[in-house]
Amino acid sequence: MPIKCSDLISDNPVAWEYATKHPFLDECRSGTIKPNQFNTWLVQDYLFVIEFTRMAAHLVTIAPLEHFDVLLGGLSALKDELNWFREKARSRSLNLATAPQETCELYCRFMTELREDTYAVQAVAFWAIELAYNQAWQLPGPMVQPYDEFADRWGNVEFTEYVKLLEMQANEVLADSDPETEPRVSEVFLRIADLEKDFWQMAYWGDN
Ligand code: MP5
Repeated sequence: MPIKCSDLISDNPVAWEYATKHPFLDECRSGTIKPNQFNTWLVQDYLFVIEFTRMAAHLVTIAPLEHFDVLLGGLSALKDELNWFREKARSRSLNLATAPQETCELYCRFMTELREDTYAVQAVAFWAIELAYNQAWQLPGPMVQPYDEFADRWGNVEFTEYVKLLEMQANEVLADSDPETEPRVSEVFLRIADLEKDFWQMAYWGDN
């Protein structure tokens, strides 16, 4: 049986839990997160999303035509998301022309280096990165204002459906891929889980 996306989660439950649960998110739910912590996350995540957009665009260049609809939908949502981040930063008087912190830089470099991998590996990575936020922002439960808007961006029903479509597409290519793909896919999945955990921790330290 070829590996499937869901196997990656069931084979690595602890790593995935660390990727998707963090005091940062619990404190957004209760409203006790400190402004410098939240603002650090906001600015660094904007920098992350710029590189994630490039990853999405690159994925289109190697994807089969049948996968375009979902990926182009994702790119269109990223256009809105980048503008939304700018608006959120403006209303908080945050400077987006900030240097990426080390964790953000490592994550961005990892995404660029993924271009050397096969489409199967990149499709799984793309799904895992989206799923991480889809779950992380939902797991704490309803968040107080103003964090509810952030939770809804990644936790809403349409986004959840989009992540399921990404999973289906990734599973499709995994079913057809050669045996060397499996260890690489597991390695990439674990690296993403680790980087997600580190990203929450970076924000929690809050030194912009
Ligand atoms: C996402 C994100 C989700 N914004 N930041 C990190 C660190 N991981 C995943 O990506 P998107 O483009 O915001 O849906």
